[in-house]
Amino acid sequence: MTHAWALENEFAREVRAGLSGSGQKTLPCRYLYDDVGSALFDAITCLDEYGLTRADQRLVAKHAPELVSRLAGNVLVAELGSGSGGKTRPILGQLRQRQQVVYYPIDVSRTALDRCAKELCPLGTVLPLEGSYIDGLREVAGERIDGQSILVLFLGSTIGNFEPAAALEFLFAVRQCLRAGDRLLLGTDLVKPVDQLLLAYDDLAGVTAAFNLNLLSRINRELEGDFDLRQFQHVARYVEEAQRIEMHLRSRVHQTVWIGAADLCVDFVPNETICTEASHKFRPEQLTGMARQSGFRLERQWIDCEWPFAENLLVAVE
Ligand code: AVI
Repeated sequence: MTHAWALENEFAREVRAGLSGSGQKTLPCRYLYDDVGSALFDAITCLDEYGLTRADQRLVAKHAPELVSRLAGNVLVAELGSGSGGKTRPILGQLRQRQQVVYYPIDVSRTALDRCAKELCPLGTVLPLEGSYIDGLREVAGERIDGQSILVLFLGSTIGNFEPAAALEFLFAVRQCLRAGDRLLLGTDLVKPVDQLLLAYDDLAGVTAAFNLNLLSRINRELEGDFDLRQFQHVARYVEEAQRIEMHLRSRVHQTVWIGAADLCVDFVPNETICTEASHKFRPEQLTGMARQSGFRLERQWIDCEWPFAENLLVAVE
């Protein structure tokens, strides 16, 4: 029998749901990002093997002038999952040459928002919103005055961490917060050779492995778990049909793990895995359909020449 107090904790509830039953065990990828996980993710973005973040930064820096020239009138900028806002600087810098900048970073992490406000406040008014992306965006839309348009930034290919149907639902929810003519700049990592992807998600220094294994440490810390991390191994797998790379934690042995706060005992057979993240990769031409299905039109697409990655400018249609 499950204790009522265990179910009050959303993390415990989701761990229980993901690790119970006889099918593929899963854990939601958003729990990878506690303080330790976020620091490890920052380290991943600096790795030679992981070119995604540098490609995103290069494209934004290179095409900010053209991007901003496509936006008419006075623009409010909202960023979903801003982190510390580093990639956004060239856009705000460009916009600042023609108007007073108002920038709304939206993030679940207060620490990231504080850092973002500190770093970007010389460029304009920074109004951080802590909470879910769609709630934050709705709030931004409520602040606009006549004649203003909204530019939403969703960079870093975070859209790839959604299941395809959920990605479309999310883009549609973004569209519902907007008016025709508003724009969304969407970063998407592209399909690339499998060897390159496997290295990007299983780097030689083991940083991605530490990032993945930290999820088990987090369960131990926060949910009274007794995972023995030495008995699990980080694995990256590319699933061709789904165009996605998956991160798994593979049990090295037969073992039983107890998670107190979820009131859960989990058995693992040797080689059984927990899937902790799926990162979908896109073909450039897919973006046209994704935009159309969610109430946008793909206006412009820029592709990096060093690391296959696309920055997609979507315009909200009637
Ligand atoms: C945040 N997200 C876009 C990253 C990705 O590439 O899917 C998360 C990540 N997982 C392992 N390395 C990076």
